[in-house]
Amino acid sequence: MRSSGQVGVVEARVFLNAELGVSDYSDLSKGANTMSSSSSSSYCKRRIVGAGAAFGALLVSMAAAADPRPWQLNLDKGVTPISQQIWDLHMAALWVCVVLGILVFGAMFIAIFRFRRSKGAVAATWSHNTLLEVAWTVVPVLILIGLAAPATILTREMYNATGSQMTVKVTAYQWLWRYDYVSYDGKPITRVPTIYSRLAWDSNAARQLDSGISPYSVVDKETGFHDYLLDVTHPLVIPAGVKVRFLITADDVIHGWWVPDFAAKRDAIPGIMNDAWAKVDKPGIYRGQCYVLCGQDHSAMPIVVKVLPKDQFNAWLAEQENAATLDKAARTAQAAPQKPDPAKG
Ligand SMILES: [Cu+2]
Repeated sequence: MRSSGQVGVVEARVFLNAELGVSDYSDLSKGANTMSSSSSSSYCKRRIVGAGAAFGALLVSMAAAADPRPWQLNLDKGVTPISQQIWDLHMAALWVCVVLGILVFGAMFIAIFRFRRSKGAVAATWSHNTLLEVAWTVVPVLILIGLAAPATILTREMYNATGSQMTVKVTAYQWLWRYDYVSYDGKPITRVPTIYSRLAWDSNAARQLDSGISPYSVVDKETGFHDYLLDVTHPLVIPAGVKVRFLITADDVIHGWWVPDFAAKRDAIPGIMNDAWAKVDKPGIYRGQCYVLCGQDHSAMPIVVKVLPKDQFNAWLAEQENAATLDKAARTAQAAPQKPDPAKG
């Protein structure tokens, strides 16, 4: 499911290549030269239209990349109770708009066609209808209240991080994420090392100028998912079925932590601590992006959250704590002063 957004990108590339007559992504500059040397205006026009369509397809596929399913037009339902309620509310608003649109445009077109002057229609002389005026004031007010009331309740719930069983501090830097585990099940977590979540190295190598590496060759070896600019070195790991509170801040410029499937989206501002929360029941890999254009490497700070079943998470946490303890013991032993060898003294 996650790889399907990439299908759009690949489709756009294939389309672009077909139009420009190139067979490989790295040959695009060659294709562009061929295009400019053509003297036929229809040939040029066809290529301009083709390039425009390819650019459009690319934009659509980029938009879909955050929410990847082929030909998906609607929002994704997400995986948290909040994101699903947001989806329901969005659908309710959409259907209200659809019904109102049909009624208003229907009435308008009936009036235009049935009561046109060429059919001898004569304008009515009455100018007020109290019942109608009351109805078209009261009905919209009722619709607005019907939409605003659940939206207000949901907004309150979105910001209600109380009762969370786990707290993770998220700090944004130019251009990476730092995750610190603060507490879990009412106990502070002190021994788990900080996670620095950078852009995965293969993506980073491919994006370098003149790297010669095609972004399309950056693929997750296990799943085959095209994860160029979507994967990180160390994902944030959280347990499934646990309400996790994210404390979100930044160290330098303003960033934004956003995982669409969680409906968790908060500004990361230096000196300010915002919070968001998520309770994810379905284990899996969830991806997000920094949503504030923060600098030249903005695209190099994706977000990956790995949700593990609770027992697997507990095992992972114990492993991290053990590794940290062993590491500390090793460093203490190394730093301990050596006894002078009496034979050499
Ligand atoms: Cu950013």
